[in-house]
Amino acid sequence: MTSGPRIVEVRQNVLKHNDQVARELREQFHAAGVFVVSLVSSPGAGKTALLERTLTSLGQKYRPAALVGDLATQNDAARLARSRAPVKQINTGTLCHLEAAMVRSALEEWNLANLDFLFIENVGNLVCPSSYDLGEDLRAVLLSVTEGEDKPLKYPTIFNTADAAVITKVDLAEAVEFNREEAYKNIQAVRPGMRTIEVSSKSGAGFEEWIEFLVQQHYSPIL
Ligand SMILES: Nc1nc2c(ncn2[C@@H]2O[C@H](COP(=O)(O)OP(=O)(O)OP(=O)(O)O)[C@@H](O)[C@H]2O)c(=O)[nH]1
Ligand SMILES: [Mg+2]
Repeated sequence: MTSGPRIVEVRQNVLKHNDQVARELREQFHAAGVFVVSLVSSPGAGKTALLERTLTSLGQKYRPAALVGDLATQNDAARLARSRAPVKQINTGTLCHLEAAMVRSALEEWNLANLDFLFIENVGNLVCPSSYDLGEDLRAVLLSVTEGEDKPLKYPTIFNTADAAVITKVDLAEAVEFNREEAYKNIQAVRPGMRTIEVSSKSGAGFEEWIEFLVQQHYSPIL
């Protein structure tokens, strides 16, 4: 007997269980009135830098919080904690993605009713996180100008399962000869109509649009 079918079966059961937990989480989030945004990208595309500014900016008017996933270290949580928003690190050990059950346990001691926005930074990876629903309302995929315009074509599933794209590090665009038209063409080829926002977490460019987008998605989504 080959080991093929057995592995497929186990994987399907894991995904089924994850979907069930994610469904329960989504119900809890909606009941509490918290809008949940997950961030996915390749390692180092700028998820934590984006969140540092986002938490500080949203924190002036709303109650944001963040969960942050990495294989190891508390580094990202320490960076985000400076914003004074509630932050918790999830260490996945050897796992290249977050699962809904990890989100559920990380939230055990938090009262969701005290939050307006919850951000979940996934492990930096363009493959593993795509199949795992975390109960989020919005999945944003980041593409930094330094990593190549063809990433959407190489990793179509993660772009296809996202609701919005964020092009990061635009302050470096000129230096790396970023081809903006090519990047948009590739994003649209994989996920036609996807809203794409350009930001620099270094200069703050694009943050007005990003924050406005988040607030609009939470409080007055276009049906
Ligand atoms: N110039 C510039 N550098 C940036 C920007 N955003 C992030 N960086 C730098 O890019 C590197 C990675 O940024 P992070 O925010 O840690 O990226 P990440 O996606 O959270 O990384 P992982 O969690 O390890 O996957 C850091 O050295 C940041 O300072 C930006 O807008 N402009
Ligand atoms: Mg990070």
